[in-house]
Amino acid sequence: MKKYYTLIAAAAAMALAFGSCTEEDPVPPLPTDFEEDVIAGEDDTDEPDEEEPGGTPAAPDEEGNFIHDSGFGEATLANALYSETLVYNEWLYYVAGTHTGKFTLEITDDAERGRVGKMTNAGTAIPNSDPGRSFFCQMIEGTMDPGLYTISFKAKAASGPAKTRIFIRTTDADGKPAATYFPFYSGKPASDDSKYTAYCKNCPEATPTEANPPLSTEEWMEFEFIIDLSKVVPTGSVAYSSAAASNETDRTGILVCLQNNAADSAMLIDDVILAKYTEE
Ligand SMILES: [Ca+2]
Repeated sequence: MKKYYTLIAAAAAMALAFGSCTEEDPVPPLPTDFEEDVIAGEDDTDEPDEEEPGGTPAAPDEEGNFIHDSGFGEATLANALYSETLVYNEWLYYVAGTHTGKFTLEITDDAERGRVGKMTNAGTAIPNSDPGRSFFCQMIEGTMDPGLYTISFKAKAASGPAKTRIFIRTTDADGKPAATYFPFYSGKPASDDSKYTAYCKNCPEATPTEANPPLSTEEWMEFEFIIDLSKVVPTGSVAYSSAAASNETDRTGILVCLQNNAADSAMLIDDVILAKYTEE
């Protein structure tokens, strides 16, 4: 289901209504000498406070999942992230200009799981420091409550050393991707003051071990993490304790992203779930 962003139009309409309202007041013309000063003063005091776009809570499905079309059954990838209109609650794609021809995002069929997302990375390693290049994503309509959430998904390698990176970005008051990310709560160092790569998770981690094996081409693996929507961090290594509190704008229209950041590999993803964390 496509939902188009109408807040800008609404704000413009409000501004027009406000302007005509003051113009209708029967104020006699001012002497030219004073006009500029008085009007400047009026502008300062009468400027309506900018309202945050929140207010409507994001709505999860009956199982508490905030991701729509979690299993890619309805996905068409008809829209890119930076389309003319902002599209919520459906799978979108984004490929940076420099990645054209090197990164392919598509929907494909898997014998076991039916329709799934496929991310082919034909030779571009994407650094942790700048993940915002090529990815599948979904903007969640409405405002998320602050607090801990579980994000999980299934993944399988199609070829090469595929690796999933996941991150959730904030968006600004216009619904466009902003500079900050929500930090992961799971995987943070024992000390809240130690720095870590707070904003993204690589699955599996850089050095595969028996407990942390590489993605398999034979079977689907499931990953689950806890992410904190009450805090935001800038790109880069940061301590959990130094993250700033998220505000309502940060938590409105959040952008959930999945990426294959391993060069010369392809991978499949399915069943992406974002739900409030409940302690077991
Ligand atoms: Ca599926």
